[in-house]
Amino acid sequence: MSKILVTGGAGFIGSNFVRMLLQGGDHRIVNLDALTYAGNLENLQDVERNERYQFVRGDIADAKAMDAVFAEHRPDVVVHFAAESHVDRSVLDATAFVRTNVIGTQVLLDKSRQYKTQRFVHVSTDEVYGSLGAWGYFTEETPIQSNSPYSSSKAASDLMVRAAVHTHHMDCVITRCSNNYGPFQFPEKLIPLMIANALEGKKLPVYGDGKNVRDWIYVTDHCEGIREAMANGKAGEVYNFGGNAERENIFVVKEILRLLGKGEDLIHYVKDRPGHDRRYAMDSTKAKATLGWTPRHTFEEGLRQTVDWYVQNKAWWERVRSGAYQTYYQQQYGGR
Ligand code: NAD
Ligand code: TDX
Repeated sequence: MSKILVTGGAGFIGSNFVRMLLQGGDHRIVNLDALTYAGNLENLQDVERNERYQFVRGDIADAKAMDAVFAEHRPDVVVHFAAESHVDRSVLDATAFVRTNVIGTQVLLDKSRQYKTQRFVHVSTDEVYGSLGAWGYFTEETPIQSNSPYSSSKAASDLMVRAAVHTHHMDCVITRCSNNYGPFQFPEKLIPLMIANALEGKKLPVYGDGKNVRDWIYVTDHCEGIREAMANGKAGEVYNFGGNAERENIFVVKEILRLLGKGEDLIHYVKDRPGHDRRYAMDSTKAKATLGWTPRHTFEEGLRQTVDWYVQNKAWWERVRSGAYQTYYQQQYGGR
């Protein structure tokens, strides 16, 4: 039985990953999260009494606090999700992105080395590769050409991980994934925002001409890839994960409206995101060939499941939108 320190486990992908690990195997999980606006412990309400699960509140950029966490828990493996993750916020102010994504990653690498963590899994993104035109795919050999403050901070963190492998011979793997969607995604990202707005009869803001393309992957397919990379990935390697589902934003928005039985008159074209990447597309051949991984969900079934989840879990996203979710930690954990 190994002890896994999951950073950012109260966020969207991290909470899905923690739940997956608790459903099988015998790992003990420490969920380390600062509970920023994006951290929501209600995402893990169903597992919080599991005896293999423990929550610790902490800021990954705080070296002293991280020293205490590593000294107490001595993790065998670190799976690092914690990040500032929203591109639009990074355009407004990149400070927290550099602090958490770059400095936070460096602190975790230092502590992992000091406390002899066996493996460090760094969860990164396709956005570090930049933007594609109409043709081609990102492979693990594609040069890093990040364009937004968010993706540049993730690229910097990837390079710190690379340095830890080459300089300090640490056992790290980097995963890079395309756009995730599914249950518990914060309703600032395209799919949950559009679903929640449509359900409330609000306008759906589509940036620019709506023809930017993203490759969508259902969140548990990404989590399975990370689990495989954690167990069987080779030290120093990068693994791309994509969902085989390239779609224009406007197609995704119209599909959501169709599934909800709402009219397209809710669509509202707005000013484009500054520096908006045009297209992302992933080549996941390496992960398929070497990890035996493959995404299980088609976009159509994943989107239907996701829309159903948001319809059935209105209370979850209404508590996010009202800010009520931020009182949960105090109530359940007494502010510890
Ligand atoms: P999220 O914003 O939903 O969650 C991030 C979590 O990190 C939150 O729980 C937050 O409280 C925590 N956090 C932030 N700053 C922290 C700090 N200083 N110390 C400790 N915890 C902190 O993000 P997500 O969408 O779940 O993404 C998780 C990871 O996956 C990120 O590293 C992101 O770059 C990467 N990723 C995301 C996607 C996607 O489509 N969402 C795709 C590829 C890669
Ligand atoms: O209101 C919106 N209107 C709109 O047209 C929003 C929020 C987004 N968009 C567009 C911008 C993008 O082309 O939809 C697309 C998806 O936008 P986001 O959901 O903000 O995701 P993106 O910018 O592609 O980044 C995501 O995928 C990679 C995650 O947020 C990152 O954390 C991840 O690394």
